[in-house]
Amino acid sequence: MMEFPDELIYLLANANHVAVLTGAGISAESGVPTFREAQTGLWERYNPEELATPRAFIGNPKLVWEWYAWRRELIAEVEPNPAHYALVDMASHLPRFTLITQNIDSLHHRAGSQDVIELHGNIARTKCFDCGMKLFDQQELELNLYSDQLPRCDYCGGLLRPDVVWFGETLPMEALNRAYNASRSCDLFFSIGTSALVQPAASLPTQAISQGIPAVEVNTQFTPLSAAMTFILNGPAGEVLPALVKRVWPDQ
Ligand code: BV8
Ligand code: ZN
Repeated sequence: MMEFPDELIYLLANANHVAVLTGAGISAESGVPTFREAQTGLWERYNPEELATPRAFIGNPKLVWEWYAWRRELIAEVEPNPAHYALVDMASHLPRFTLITQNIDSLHHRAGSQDVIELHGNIARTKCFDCGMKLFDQQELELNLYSDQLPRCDYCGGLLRPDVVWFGETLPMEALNRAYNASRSCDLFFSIGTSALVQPAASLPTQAISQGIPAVEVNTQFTPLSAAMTFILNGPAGEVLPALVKRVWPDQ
């Protein structure tokens, strides 16, 4: 049975508002490759940070679309893992719970989390590169992707793109503001499965820590934030989180 610091058990059991930031590591046990692991197969030779940019899309929209189509298909075949469900469980025991994710894979929604703050958009959504018009029905889009002409906007004829935040692009302001407010007003902050390298998302845990809010890191490795954390739970989120929830709320 995994051991947890008594103080963390006490803080979580008595928390009024818990905020959680998740990264690719929480989806790793579902089978979604994390951002910095080598992308398997076809994508070994590309650095994701060179594909997830507007410049890459302008330069080679078909290649970027093929990368996202591959990731969409991969994500369509995976399921949420015990870590996603443990956060749904944790939220059900707390007066207030804010879930902030950098992930674009919808696994938190599919596990049952409500009101997920998506800082980097969602791979299942599509929008126009030029006018920003959002497209929700993916059916016809999948067909176009494998023909020669790339999908275009019905309104302005611009190229359609995945509705995700690329490097060099600003995050959705409303989502970022909500995330900042939660990281300043919560009484316990979790950073789960993120390398804490990408800004401004990685400034959320530091925001909480600078306010003197106890912070917990759940990761299989150490990160640049580990030294500043109040608690470090070293292990796979799919094992650590369910064990923590069971330890704090044993009967439910
Ligand atoms: C912006 C969507 C500016 C797309 C993503 C120099 C210094 C500082 C910053 C910058 C800089 N140069 C450029 C920047 C800014 C840049 C940035 O931060 N770059 C970094 C790389 C240095 N940021 C941006 O460009 C952002 N925009 O700054 O705009 C601006 C301002 C004003 C006006 C105009 C512009 C936009 C960033 C968003 C980019 N989009 N994703 C897509 O997915 O295709 S980011 C991408 O990386 C993912 O979303 C992911 O969330 C993110 C971070 O990765 P992680 O989630 O942390 O995943 P990673 O693989 O890194 O780590 C996984 C972790 O899990 C590891 O720690 C591992 O140990 C752990 N783990 C593994 N298995 C498990 C586990 N943990 C627990 N259990 C397990 N089983
Ligand atoms: Zn358009």
